[in-house]
Amino acid sequence: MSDSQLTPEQQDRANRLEWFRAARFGMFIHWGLYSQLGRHEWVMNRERIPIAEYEKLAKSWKPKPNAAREWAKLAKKAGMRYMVMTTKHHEGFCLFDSKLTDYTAVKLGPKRDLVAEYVEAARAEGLKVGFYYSMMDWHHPDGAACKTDENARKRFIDYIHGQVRELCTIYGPINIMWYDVSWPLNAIEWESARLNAMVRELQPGIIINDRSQLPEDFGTPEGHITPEKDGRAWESCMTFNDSWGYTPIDTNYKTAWQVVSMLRTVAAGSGNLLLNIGPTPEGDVPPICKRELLKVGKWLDQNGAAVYDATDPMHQEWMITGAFTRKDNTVYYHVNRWPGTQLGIGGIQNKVLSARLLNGAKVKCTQVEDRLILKGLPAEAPDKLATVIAIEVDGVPDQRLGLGHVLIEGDNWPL
Ligand code: H79
Repeated sequence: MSDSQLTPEQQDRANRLEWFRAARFGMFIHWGLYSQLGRHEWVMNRERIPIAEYEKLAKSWKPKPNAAREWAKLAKKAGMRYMVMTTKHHEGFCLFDSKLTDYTAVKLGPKRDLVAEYVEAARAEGLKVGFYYSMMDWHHPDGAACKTDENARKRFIDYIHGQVRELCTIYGPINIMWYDVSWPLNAIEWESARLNAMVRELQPGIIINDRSQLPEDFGTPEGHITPEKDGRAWESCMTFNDSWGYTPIDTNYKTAWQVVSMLRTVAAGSGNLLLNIGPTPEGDVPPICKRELLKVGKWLDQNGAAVYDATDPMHQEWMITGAFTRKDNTVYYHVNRWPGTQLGIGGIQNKVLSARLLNGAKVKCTQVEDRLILKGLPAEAPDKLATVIAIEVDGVPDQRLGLGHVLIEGDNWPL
């Protein structure tokens, strides 16, 4: 559908999503009382820690002032363009200045509005600001009773809607409302349509995710990279290690090489990557995350053209040496396993007009039917994270390979 055929409602959505579709890369931050225990943000539930015992963590939490400034600076250097922070996770503890509960960072241990610090830090780096807010609440007395007791539901709806109102009122313009787990109610019981109408009234430009059980503006595949259908906006949220909250016993960190590969994959599907860090209780970024993110940032400084703006759809095939992103009639082949001086790519259906290293020299190539060979390349990978080769072709880029490959004339191998 061309822009001129959009309904006013679709046009509004397209307008407010414009920055998001171009952003590509954001930082997710999970920070809460669980960070002190260091055993995943679900620790309260997984270890059956009683509320009264867990509450003690609210008194002992003493994060350093303005930790968020370091996160925002790192996000900027990593090539990220927005941030989303937990304002309240399932544990129920509010990092913001809620007047609807005493269980907040302002009233207890930190004695500060951690969300205010975060918002200021993100804005100072020119990053868009997102609020993660868990609808499920393990601390609120009506958090489970709301399912079976109508009075409890009404109280809980007042609380949750009231807190979302606070988030949309206290901190100035907010760019993303990122709801999470909506157990145990459904969209009708949550009164999600009314909730989101309120959010849009208070924050006219905001985009809202799909986790209040209404589709709203964008999809949120979690832990995998799967594009939404029909051109709908989407964002994959991924962990750096295997949990979202700070978990020092978990040492399985993704490398810059993997992050660059994820960025290529989301770009090819016209989506975003929201990559999580779990700061320490003090607010420090785990050193491995910092190290790898800085590598990613350097790579994006050099190769951003192949990621931020190269989101045109293209049919492509699996290759061991790399994969494509595309912008108009230029394809970017991200070579993350460098084969040496010669690189073969099968199945390109277009005539190749030119090829060059994105950051360097022209590359010679020969093309015989659907076999393209790039020649005279450096023996060693110019960039071990991924070396991008920009290939300009005639027409709309397309790569197709059948399973069959006629090796011997007359061979009747199927396909
Ligand atoms: O905030 C992060 C997760 O805590 C939250 N969403 C992301 C962004 C999330 N809550 N629930 N889920 C995701 C899905 C439920 C996963 C579960 Fe499990 C599997 C709950 C129990 C088993 C993962 C593993 C969480 C605890 C153990």
